[in-house]
Amino acid sequence: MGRAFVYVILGGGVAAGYAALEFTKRGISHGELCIISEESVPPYERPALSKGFLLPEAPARLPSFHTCVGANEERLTAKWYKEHGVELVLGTRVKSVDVRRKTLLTGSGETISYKILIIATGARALKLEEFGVKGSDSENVCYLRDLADANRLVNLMESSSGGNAIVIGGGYIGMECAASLVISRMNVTMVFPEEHCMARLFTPKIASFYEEFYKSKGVKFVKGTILSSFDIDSDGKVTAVNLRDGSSLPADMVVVGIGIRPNTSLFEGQLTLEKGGIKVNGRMQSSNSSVYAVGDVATFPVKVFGESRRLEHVDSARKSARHAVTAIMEQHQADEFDYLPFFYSRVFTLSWQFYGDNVGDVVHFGDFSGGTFGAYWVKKGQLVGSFLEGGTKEEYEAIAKATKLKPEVEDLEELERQGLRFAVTV
Ligand code: FAD
Ligand code: NAD
Ligand code: ISD
Repeated sequence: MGRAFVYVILGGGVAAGYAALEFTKRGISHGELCIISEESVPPYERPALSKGFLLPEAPARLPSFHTCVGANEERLTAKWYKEHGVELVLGTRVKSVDVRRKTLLTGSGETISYKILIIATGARALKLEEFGVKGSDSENVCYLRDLADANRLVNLMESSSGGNAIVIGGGYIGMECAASLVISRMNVTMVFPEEHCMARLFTPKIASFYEEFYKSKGVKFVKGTILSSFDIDSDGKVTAVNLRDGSSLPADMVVVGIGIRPNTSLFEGQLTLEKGGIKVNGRMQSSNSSVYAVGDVATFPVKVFGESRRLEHVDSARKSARHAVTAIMEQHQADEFDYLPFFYSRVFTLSWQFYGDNVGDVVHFGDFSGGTFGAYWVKKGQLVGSFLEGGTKEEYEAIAKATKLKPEVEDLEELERQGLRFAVTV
């Protein structure tokens, strides 16, 4: 016989930390809640790993960025969990789940049972091998998903100081790591298949601003091609990255950020999946009424879009986790989750925020030579998305509010003329 809990959170990342705080705010008894995590530390703010953690001066280190400091809330250390009677089962991988019997089997052979399960397993980094390239296990190749990866990246940066760092992928990880690597005086080249960076979100005009900024800091770009193989020496170290266009780049270290896959495998065949994630309703409840899913792994109805989406961002993880707990604790009262997608990044002295959806016609505004600038997306005559670089707190709040309201836009040229004033006065 193993242990039994009322509530079990499977996964110990961002969503788990915010769910735990919400449970205790709403008043659970000691011994009712358990978090099971493969990671060896309590939940932390994962965004810090590609930002403060990689900086050469005064880098962020745990315990400073445990959840929930990213939302200016309490910092939940191991002591906090103990004092609140929340059982932390760390360094423990769950191998299988039986949602009919309401049990989980851990890697150490323990069976843990629950009344309510919250799935917060997040996602894993895609590996080069999944694209037919070998060499991920080379000692100077790294990915970035968890603390162990971040420590490895820092060690590699130190051991190849001033050398050539090749960054594979032009998405979030690629952009944030390239910035940290060049700040740490590495010679950085980014390689990605698209015509411009952050292709899932940025327009060519927005991307061009960031690429020029990165170039001014010394980052080189090789676009429109992908890695085909590594040259690996007799010590198992990558010495060069060979590209499909026939060129080759000398390498002292390689950072790979080529996307993620949500961790759904424990539930395939047991719960309904949609768009790569676990399908949930507006209460974050899956096709089994005792099982909820939150964060990167959940595909939930996004009211403002009128369709279900799976989001891969921290704000969504925090808020979906809180919403699930509210729905669990207030069975008959909780509203449907009404979430406005929010993404952001901070690199060098730059900082941008995006709200909503990047579909439809795009209107750019502002000063693209280094001042405050942005873009609106307009679909079927309504504002559906807003991007802003270099805004003030009030300006970011204004674009968020305007996007949520989805105001009508009749004249795109007038919208362009008004620029930020449109959001501020809406
Ligand atoms: P995670 O935080 O990934 O947590 C999942 C947890 O589940 C992990 O602890 C994992 O070990 C555990 N787990 C999985 N399977 C099992 C199992 N079988 N048994 C036990 N435990 C298991 N988003 C932003 O909006 N802004 C940012 O600036 C930003 N920066 C980021 C920087 C980095 C380096 C990364 C990797 C992501 C970043 N993100 C950012 C995305 C954001 O961190 C994620 O959206 C968020 O962490 C998702 O939270 P989650 O709890 O769903 O998953
Ligand atoms: P991503 O989806 O942002 O970018 C993946 C990139 O991989 C693409 O832009 C493309 O350039 C590249 N790519 C795809 N296939 C490739 C191939 N075969 N060879 C070479 N390149 C290829 O994913 P990511 O950058 O790996 O980020 C991982 C996760 O971390 C995402 O969920 C992201 O949201 C999250 N994250 C978010 C932030 C943020 O919100 N500020 C910061 C860091 C990480
Ligand atoms: O949202 C975030 C973010 O971007 C971080 O770096 O949370 C973390 C914390 O602010 C780190 O302390």
